[in-house]
Amino acid sequence: MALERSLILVKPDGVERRLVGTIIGRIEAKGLSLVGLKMLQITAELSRQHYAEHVEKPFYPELEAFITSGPVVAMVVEGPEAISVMRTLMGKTNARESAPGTIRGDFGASRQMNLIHGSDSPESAAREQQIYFTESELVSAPALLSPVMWAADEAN
Ligand code: D4T
Repeated sequence: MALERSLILVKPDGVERRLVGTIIGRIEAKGLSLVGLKMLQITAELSRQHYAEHVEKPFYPELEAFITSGPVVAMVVEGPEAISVMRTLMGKTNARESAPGTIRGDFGASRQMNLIHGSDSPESAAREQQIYFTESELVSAPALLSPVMWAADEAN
């Protein structure tokens, strides 16, 4: 098991609905650490970079219109297996199908306006972190609480 970093966005619907604090609260309550945090407006160019794998898909124009429609909050969160832990915490892409208890399942009812983005693999996490953050904008969180949160071999 590995200590990982995942790139998370609270999407424009989450910001507009004043759910930023609630969503960050869930991430922190799970035990993940914030190591980077900023608010920004995604441009069309940034959207094409972020959603490079979707640019040619029929739903892309609407997706771009949505993701550029208002500010987002970008974060890098760290913890043991943070990438898959975040995907589980977020719930399925289509919020109507997301389980209760997940962020999308509790607060959303849309596939597009699904509140939150989280990296889906270590490769995506590395690529996406570089899109939103420089190395100097990410902190190294002190490991003070780690001994009471997980065993040493869970976060090598
Ligand atoms: P993101 O990347 O936003 O965390 O979403 P997922 O990783 O969970 O899902 P995805 O890459 O399949 O889709 C990216 C983004 O596009 C929206 N979307 C997706 C949409 O508007 N219409 C669609 O038909 C699909 C498949 C939702 C998330």
